[in-house]
This record gives sequence, C-alpha cells and structure tokens, in this order.
Amino acid sequence: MTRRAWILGLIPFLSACEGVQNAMGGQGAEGSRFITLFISFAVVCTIMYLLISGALIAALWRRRRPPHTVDERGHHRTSVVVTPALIGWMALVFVGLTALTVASFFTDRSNAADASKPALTIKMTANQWWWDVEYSPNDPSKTVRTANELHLPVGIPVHVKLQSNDVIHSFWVPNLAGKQDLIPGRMTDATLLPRKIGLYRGQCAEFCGVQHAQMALDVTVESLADFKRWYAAQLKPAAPPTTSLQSAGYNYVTTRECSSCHNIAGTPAGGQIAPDLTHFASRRSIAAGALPMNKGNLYGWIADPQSQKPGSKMPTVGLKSDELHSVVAYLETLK
Ligand SMILES: [Cu+2]
Repeated sequence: MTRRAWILGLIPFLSACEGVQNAMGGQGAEGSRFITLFISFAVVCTIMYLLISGALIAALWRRRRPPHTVDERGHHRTSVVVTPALIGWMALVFVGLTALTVASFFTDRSNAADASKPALTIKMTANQWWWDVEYSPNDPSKTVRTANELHLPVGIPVHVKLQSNDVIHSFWVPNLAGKQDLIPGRMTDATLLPRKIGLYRGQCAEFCGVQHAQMALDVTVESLADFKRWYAAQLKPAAPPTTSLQSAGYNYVTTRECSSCHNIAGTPAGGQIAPDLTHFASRRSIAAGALPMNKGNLYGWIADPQSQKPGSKMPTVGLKSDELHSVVAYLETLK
C-alpha cells in the first residue's frame, strides 16, 4: 500500500478525533476513562486473538496424532498432555482477563468518586422532543430554568438528575460521558465532569418518536468566571421591550397563544409545558438543535413550526405578517 493510500485510509479516524459530538473526544472525566478502558480491551483482546489464531494455525500445520492408549475392550482413549506451553497459554489468558477486570473496577470506582462530591445539581426533564433544564431545582432563589442547552463550569463535577415526561429518552453528551436513560416515572442520574473548555453537542440516544434525531442539546463548557456571569444573567427576569415594535410583540406573546405554553420570567406569560423563553435569544439554536439561532430561522420557525419540525407540539398559529415581525423583534430581545 502506498503512503498516500495509508494517509487517505486514516482520514476518517483522524477526523473522528475532533468535533462537537464525538465519543472519542475525551473532554470529560468519564468519557476519557471509557476511552482508556476501550483501548485497553481492544489491545488485550487483539493480542489474545492474534496469539490464539497463530497457535491454531501452527497446530494445524504440525498436526500429529494425539497420544492414545487401547483399553482391554479394544477402545481407543486419547489423553491430554499438559505441557509447559499449555500452562503458559492458560496463565496468559488468566492474566489478561484479570487485568481487564481490575481496569474495569478502578474505572468504575473513579466514576463513583466524581459522583460523590457534586458542586452543582441540574434537573433535566426530557420531552418529545426537547430538554427542560433546571439549575439548583431545590433552591427557588437560585433556580435557573432554560431549555435545550447546558452551561457547565470546567473542572467541577455536576450531578444531573434525569426524568422523562412521556417516553424513554437517553441523555448523551458523547464528548463528556456515557449514556443514561430517562424512564417515565423513575428518576435516574448522571455525573458530568468536563475537563476542557469548548462547545459540544448532546443527542437523545434512545429512539423516542418521529423527531428523535432533532432532540439535541447545546453544551457549553466554560471557565468558572464565565459560568458565573452566565448564571447571574439567567437569574434575571426578561428585559422589558424598548421599541413600539418590540412592545407589540411583547403584548402578543404574553397575552395570546404563546403564553399558555411558554414561561417568560417577569411577564404575564407563565405556561409550563413548553421551553422557558426568558433568555431564549441567548441560546445557540432553536427547537432543540433543529435550527441555528438567527433571524431568518426565527421567522421560519414561528411562522410555520410544523414545516420545520413536523410532529412537534408547537402549533402553526397563523400569525399575520405584522404580528410575526413584532413577535420576532420581541423574542430577539430575550438575551
Ligand atoms: Cu430520542
């Protein structure tokens, strides 16, 4: 094989080492331990496979009749000869399996140690097809509610309590940690300990209906100072409108259809069954990662959500064009 062919063959593997949704990224404590464990298993099992295959081929190549005896009735009996080579093989298999068992045990202990000292608690509720996110759910003075995004301080273990409102979903941020199912009627949990600042993408990992693929999560891992700044901004109520167009949008959103499902802190909109919109415009995407956050997508999503994400519970309301302009103008102020 030429050098060029080797490099071309390696491209898919090398490109998989980068990216916002990459199980081999290793930007979280649990994720990097799993990678180490995976590589250990792969190396030990590959060595075993090659040695055993080689021994099998050698045995077939040098095949001999096994030693046997003939008893008094004339039956042929084969006897197994325990040679040093056979003992060596058994020892090798024993050592390999024991090493993998010990490695698994210590990986599990390390993950459990992280989970025992969380500095922050987040409650995540999965819905078809979006994520409701509540920081510090047990302290109303510090509770921050957002949707379809996670902000995490780097180097700090975070306890994530998981529940589902409808069907089974699965919480998975591949760069940081393994998967954890969310089961209706049962609280499960996960621990995230991000080690590298960056933007990552979570994805529901359990088929949960027609828009399962568009049930994503924007994850921002940042410094503790940046996280505190974000948290302080999220604790504030929504900013009031400043222009007449924004005011018209405010009046529409807080008194018409939108307010029966969506909450906007500091306004009469108090719906609880759809994503909280208090700081909606500060997010990176719309509709659980379905569309990047920008003015064009905002128009498209609000005018006709069913054409953007068919089956979603956001109805196509049929806004007149002046209503649409004002609603978009108001939503853009919710930073
Ligand atoms: Cu899903």
